[in-house]
Amino acid sequence: MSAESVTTRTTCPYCGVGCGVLATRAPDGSVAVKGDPDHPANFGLLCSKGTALADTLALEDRLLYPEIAGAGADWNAALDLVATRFSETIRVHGPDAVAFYVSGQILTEDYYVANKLMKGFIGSANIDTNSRLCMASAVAAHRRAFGTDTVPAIYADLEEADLVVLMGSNFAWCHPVLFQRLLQARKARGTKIIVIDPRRTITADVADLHLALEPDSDVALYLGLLNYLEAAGLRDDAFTEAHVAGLDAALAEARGMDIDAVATLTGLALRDIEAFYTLFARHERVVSVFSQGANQSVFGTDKGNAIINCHLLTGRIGKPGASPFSITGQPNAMGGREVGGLANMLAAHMNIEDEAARSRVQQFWNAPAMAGKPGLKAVDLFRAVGEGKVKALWIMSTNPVDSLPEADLVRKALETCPFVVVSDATRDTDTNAYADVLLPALTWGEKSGTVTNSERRISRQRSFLPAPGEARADWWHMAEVARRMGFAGFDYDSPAAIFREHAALSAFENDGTRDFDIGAYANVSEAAFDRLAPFQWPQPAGTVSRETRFFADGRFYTPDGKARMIAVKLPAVSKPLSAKYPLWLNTGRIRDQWHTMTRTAKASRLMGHFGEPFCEIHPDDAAEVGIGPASLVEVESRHGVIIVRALVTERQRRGSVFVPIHWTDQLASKGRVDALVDAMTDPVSGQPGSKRTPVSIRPFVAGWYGFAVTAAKPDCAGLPYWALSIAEGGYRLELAGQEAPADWQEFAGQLFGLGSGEGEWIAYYDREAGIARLAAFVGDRLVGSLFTAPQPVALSRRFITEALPQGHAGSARYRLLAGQGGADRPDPGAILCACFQVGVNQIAAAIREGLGDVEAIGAALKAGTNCGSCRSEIRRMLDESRLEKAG
Ligand SMILES: Nc1nc2c(c(=O)[nH]1)N[C@H]1C(S)=C(S)[C@@H](COP(=O)(O)OP(=O)(O)OC[C@H]3O[C@@H](n4cnc5c(=O)[nH]c(N)nc54)[C@H](O)[C@@H]3O)O[C@H]1N2
Ligand SMILES: Nc1nc2c(c(=O)[nH]1)N[C@H]1C(S)=C(S)[C@@H](COP(=O)(O)OP(=O)(O)OC[C@H]3O[C@@H](n4cnc5c(=O)[nH]c(N)nc54)[C@H](O)[C@@H]3O)O[C@H]1N2
Ligand code: SF4
Ligand SMILES: [Mo]
Repeated sequence: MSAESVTTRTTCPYCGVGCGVLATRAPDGSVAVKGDPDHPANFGLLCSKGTALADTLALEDRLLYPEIAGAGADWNAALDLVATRFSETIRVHGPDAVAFYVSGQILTEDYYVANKLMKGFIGSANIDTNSRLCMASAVAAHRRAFGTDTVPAIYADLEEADLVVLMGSNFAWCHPVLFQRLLQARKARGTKIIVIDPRRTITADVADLHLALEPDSDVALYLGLLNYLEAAGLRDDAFTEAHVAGLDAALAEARGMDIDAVATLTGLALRDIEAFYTLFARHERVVSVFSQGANQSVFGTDKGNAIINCHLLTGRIGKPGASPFSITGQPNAMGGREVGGLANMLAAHMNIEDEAARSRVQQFWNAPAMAGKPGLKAVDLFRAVGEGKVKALWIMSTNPVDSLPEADLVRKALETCPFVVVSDATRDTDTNAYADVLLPALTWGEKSGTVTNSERRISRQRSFLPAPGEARADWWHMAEVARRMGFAGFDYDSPAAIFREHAALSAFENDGTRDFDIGAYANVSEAAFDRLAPFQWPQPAGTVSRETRFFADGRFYTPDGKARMIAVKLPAVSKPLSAKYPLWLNTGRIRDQWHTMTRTAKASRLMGHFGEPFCEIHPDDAAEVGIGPASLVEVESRHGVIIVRALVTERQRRGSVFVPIHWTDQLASKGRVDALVDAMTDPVSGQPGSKRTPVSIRPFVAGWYGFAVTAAKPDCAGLPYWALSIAEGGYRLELAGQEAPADWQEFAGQLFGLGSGEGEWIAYYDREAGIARLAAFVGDRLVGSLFTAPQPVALSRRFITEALPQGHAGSARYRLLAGQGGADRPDPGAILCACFQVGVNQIAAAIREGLGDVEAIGAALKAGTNCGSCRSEIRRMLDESRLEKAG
């Protein structure tokens, strides 16, 4: 270990903003993380997740050694087995009987090798990625409109725009640093912000206009906009005449979509629609950001094209501050698209349907068996696994048992699949349970290569930690198996070697005919790759790194060079609503968690904002079925049932409910929302409509509710409801059951992992009221404490949780059973500021004492002064208090 601290420049592994991170490793091995002031994505800013990265590096939950059938194995045995089973399956059943399912969280180099192996050497295109659930509709919309999957805009456009429309994007929580940049810019130039989202999100709170439309009615809204812009004479004649085809047909579909019609179809007020249209018309510099509210729909591709049409009509594309802008979710969703990781793409943005492109790539790879047609897209791929058509599957860096729709069918498919390989960094995931072979992967901090962010900027992820156990890079897993299958062309000795090949392919026979060209790096040396500064593509050979936008010049990558306006038709949006399933289920993200929580749930400070799975529901919908605040509810669709906490709020539209995607069987009894979601897909992109499934909701009637903290991981098996989160010094647990146990101490002892007779116990029972409070100590350490009641337990969870790492002696132990601190230790409430652990009650008290703005609260409590991710929520609390005073 080095005697001095070493700082490494790398990139955040979470969202597609792609922030630069400085990771400093101290001589004692500890790591500190801060934003890289020189990275052009974030200029030093980080959000709550990025700030907590150092807390996620512990190794105890990691998969560190290969396993075969659940038992430790050496690498040779594991790789030989994978190679043999894949080769054998291909020999007997043909290349389409095998498949890879990969992820926007592997590096470009990993992705490149996986794609090359499948499409050039195995000879099938059965490689798809979780980007199918994420970006496929945007990719399809881009290809229809531009001929290629090209993102025209860059981040600076958000700062140079006068109007930013956030369509189906919870920007404040999902792209927090870009959101901060936008708010900064707004201070300077008064940027108008419009949010289009059926929910009143934290993002919507800061908008000048929030359009809370009916779920999936966006196409109508945008057809109306197109019609309005044309009628207002805003067509850019010079641009459209020279550079756009399909205009008449597109306009014809929009004709008749006047504001009244739009109001009927979207449920929006006439004046709000009019306000949106006039703002859009008035501002030449408009950026339309679109994300999962657009993509994750059975009309997702049409939504994308409906937005792009409005920009093409007005010539507002690829210009400073004027462009459509599809932003990516995962850190390397873009890199995956660049190497062709989707089943219907080839490599380097070439089309798999294009014969000439196929033979070009074949020649470049010296490939023995090029795939001749697109492969199976994610949902169909797992169906094919379930039907026994795909007999050997390799999953890499994604958790499909939780994240694919109709997830219980996915689980069943894996159960029956003859051979499943999983490369992952975590030992216990819901998917790993079905693996025949587990391959330990390096993860953030250990792996090394490149990622591309939402603005086409390629940055290095650099390792600053040694490889733990026997974990190896994902590209190495793939290359080793390829070699063992007898294929030449996989003798890479470093990520740089792979990157060079990828860059060379992008330039091969390109000559400006393809958008993706990074030929400048085709001969990058190891040393130069080590130093590589973030750069935007394209950067052909002989050019230097610079800011790049696409299409302002009117040159598109279609055969005639013109963009296409697509004749998007008004879809028939089904009304839900059978009596059985009268509500729409909407799903998405929360501020401090990342997907299936394998990493963010390791940071206790990220668990304070929301500690258990929940369902947002409008008060009227809740009242109708007898759901009170904080009660437990069952949400049911025709595919299954989950149990989550009710969060009754007017932010939710009537008629729909929202459940976050994050909880898995590792952290809750029944919180996997994708077990409910329909696997209906967009016909063009194959992306599932994850945001609109008919459901019903009812109270989960529990006989008792509990809250517990434990020093050791509790065993929750058999409990009807539990949700676990990590805390400093142990775990915290919400639980509920039907019949109260006869002996609470025995029950609690099992939960805490104590044998009978072990521990010193204190207890308080009010049998009449059905209340039990117990705590057990070994020496002066608290090993567990349990609080139960016939209603949801209302105690200071923070106070109880903070008792875990402290010493406890004598009568002070009894204070714990009171469940809250005395006047000297008020309950801080749910944590809003993850960086400084400041709770809502503290902020509310500061507001009551007269602090009137976010800055003053920051000065007093530090809340919001580090990453800033909670500033919008603080602002909302201030606004609400003003409203109360006014009202
Ligand atoms: N904190 C956090 N940040 C993340 C992630 C994470 O897990 N956690 N994941 C990353 C990834 S991979 C992705 S893809 C992005 C996703 O980023 P976003 O797309 O911003 O996030 P979501 O919460 O999935 O959905 C966005 C919004 O779409 C709305 N919506 C639902 N239906 C409709 C509709 O019919 N029309 C419209 N207009 N809106 C609708 C939802 O109410 C929701 O607020 O986030 C990235 N950033
Ligand atoms: N209902 C509904 N479903 C959704 C969505 C939604 O909005 N609604 N969103 C969809 C979207 S946009 C996305 S992106 C997906 C995300 O869903 P997933 O991709 O399934 O979720 P993650 O938790 O990111 O899974 C990443 C896995 O990779 C592992 N891992 C981490 N680093 C590495 C590494 O370097 N190498 C390897 N081999 N493994 C690693 C982690 O331990 C984890 O198991 O969910 C989709 N599903
Ligand atoms: S916004 Fe947050 S999660 Fe996204 S890259 Fe930046 S620090 Fe990471
Ligand atoms: Mo995503």
